[in-house]
Amino acid sequence: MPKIVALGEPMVQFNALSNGPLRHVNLFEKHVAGSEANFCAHAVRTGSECALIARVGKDEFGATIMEWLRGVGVDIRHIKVDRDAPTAVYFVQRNFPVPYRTEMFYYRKGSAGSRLNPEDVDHSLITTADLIHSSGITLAISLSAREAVFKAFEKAKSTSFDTNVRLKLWSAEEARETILKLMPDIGLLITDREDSKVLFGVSEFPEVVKRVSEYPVRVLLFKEGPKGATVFREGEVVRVPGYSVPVEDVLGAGDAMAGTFVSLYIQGFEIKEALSYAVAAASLKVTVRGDQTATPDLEEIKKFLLEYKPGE
Ligand code: KDG
Repeated sequence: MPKIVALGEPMVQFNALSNGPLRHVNLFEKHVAGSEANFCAHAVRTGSECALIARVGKDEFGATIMEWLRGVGVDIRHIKVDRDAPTAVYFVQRNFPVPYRTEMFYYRKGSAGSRLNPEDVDHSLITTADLIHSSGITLAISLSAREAVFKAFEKAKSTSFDTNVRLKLWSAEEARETILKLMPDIGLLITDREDSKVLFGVSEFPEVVKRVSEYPVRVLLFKEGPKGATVFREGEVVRVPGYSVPVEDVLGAGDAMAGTFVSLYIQGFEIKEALSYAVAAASLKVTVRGDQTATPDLEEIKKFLLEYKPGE
């Protein structure tokens, strides 16, 4: 079983049960979230081992995260419980002021997760792992978390990185400068149109391929939301269209795609198959509220691919 290690901040999400501005929302549903934690959940469900290097606070939300991730089967031995800072939380406002769009409101400044630092990165864990994963969010939350990612990527056998540019956490300039600095250490890059525009100044797939090819990136996974996704590897382009499904909550769909694809890719699946499964996992994710409430295993994905006929 391939061993993946991810670095990132797990958080508790409060997802509004009704649409509209949060000032008028009274009921929220509690979920475990955070891009790399979501990635790990999908990797584990699809047959890889995944450890998360992170910090949570010594509080009820930290306990929520630890219990949940332990239940999912994520290796939580490298998540430190920090007594001096709280677990981060965020709230999700849905369909307001733009219908079909969600907005996140973070309460994470100074959080335990942002105190992640290079000393949390266990040398032997990193060098024995098959792949190290992280995202732009971890680079953005603090300088010490950023240093932890750079340290881990430098020593890794192979790496995957989701650009995940969150402009609520840092400026476009800082995102560009920092992520481009990490590019020489990225083997599998996961990105989309919006992030490519910020990072490379282009958003069309062929142009993004051209820009990414200036770096040692071997595989590019280009997420296209409901339209599916495209992979570029060594001159080969593989495209898988998306599915029309009932949409409840799109947050976490990118992580479902990334976690499933990377997990299957390092297990040796053909690109076409790994990508079809990843697109299916992302399609299933958007049908539920919460980031980790539809993390399908391979059997469930196969059933979806075989039996789901939209519009019938
Ligand atoms: O991909 C979903 C994540 O964006 C969400 O869980 C929150 O990790 C998160 C973040 O920092 O935006």
